[in-house]
Amino acid sequence: MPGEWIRSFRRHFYAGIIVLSIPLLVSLSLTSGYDVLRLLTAFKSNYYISNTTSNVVANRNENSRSMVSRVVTNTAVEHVADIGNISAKRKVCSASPERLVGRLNIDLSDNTNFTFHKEYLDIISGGTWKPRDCFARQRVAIIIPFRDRRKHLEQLQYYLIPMLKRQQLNFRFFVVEQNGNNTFNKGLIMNAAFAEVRKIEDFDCFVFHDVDMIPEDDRNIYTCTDAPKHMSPALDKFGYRLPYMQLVGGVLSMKPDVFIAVNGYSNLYWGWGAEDDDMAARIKFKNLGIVRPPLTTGRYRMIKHSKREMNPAKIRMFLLKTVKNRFMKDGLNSVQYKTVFVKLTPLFTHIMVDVGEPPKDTNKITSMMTQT
Ligand code: UDH
Ligand code: MN
Repeated sequence: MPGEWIRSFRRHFYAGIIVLSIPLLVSLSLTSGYDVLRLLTAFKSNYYISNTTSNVVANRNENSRSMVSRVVTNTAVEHVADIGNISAKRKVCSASPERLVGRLNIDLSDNTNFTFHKEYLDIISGGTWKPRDCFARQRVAIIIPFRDRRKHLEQLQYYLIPMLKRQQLNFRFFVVEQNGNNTFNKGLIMNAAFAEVRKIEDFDCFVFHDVDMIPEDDRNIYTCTDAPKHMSPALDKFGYRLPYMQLVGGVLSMKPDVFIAVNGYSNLYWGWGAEDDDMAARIKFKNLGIVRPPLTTGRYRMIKHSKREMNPAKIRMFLLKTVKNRFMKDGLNSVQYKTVFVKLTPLFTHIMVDVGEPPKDTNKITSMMTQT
């Protein structure tokens, strides 16, 4: 029967192919096994992009800080130089880069198209950039707590990205969004962001940055000092003066070890207000001090917006009175959240977290504190 003959031919044909390909595969894996392995780990340890969910899961490469990720971005050779002999190849970038322009010309009116800037062209997906001609002084993660402020985010990046490039920093933007419509908890999602970012990549410096704070001077360098640095002491809405010495709200940079030392932010501030004052108290109790740029360069404009739901003053005050006994238990080490997704977008890594809802009974918060 011709049908049967064709079927048997097919069977033998496929079996033949499998048998013949075995020695081929073996020799391939012997000769270029290293390359194949490297390529595979590149995809595994950098960004694994799943088409089915369109989500991007970013894994941390524990040992070498993403040598393989540079394979993906075609700069492997350069990175080998990075970890090999830095000084032979490139100098560390200057602490006061030449390209700085000083005071910026900020225009937040609708005449500008904030979705495009020619400076975006060499930003790597996920919001990463680093200088090519020198070795960045710090690897900086910009953490932006976010919900429903798309226009502000566009305006911020429109000014901040070119500025960070002029400052010759190796930076990456992380936008951490609170899923759903429950009361916003900025401290909690900053802790979640810190924990998630540490699984993805190593950074020397974390800058916690409100989405609506537009820097007005590029001499305000986005790096970390050993002590926490409050980068926004001069804000337009406060007449460009520091309203009180303990203010750390707006833009705050911290080395990761410092953030860990203060146990991050409190997770208990639901709604507007005082989570930053709680942070200032943590910094005080750890005797870390606060560094600030001069008022002439630490200038920001806050984009106008309506006030969000407030945390009742009674709770805020109560919490602020109890920082000392609470802060090593309430913070980074007790944060609870679910990661909904981590996605790479052209200008930032988008981390969506679910933090549940605030306790229905506010007495729960106060009773938690009396236990301490
Ligand atoms: N945030 C969001 N979405 C929200 C709430 C907060 O993205 O719905 C983030 C955002 O990064 C924002 C930051 O949290 O910049 C701080 O929140 P906020 O801007 O509401 O806090 P702020 O202290 O609010 O700026 C003060 C209200 C100003 C009213 C001005 C009246 N003179
Ligand atoms: Mn604001």
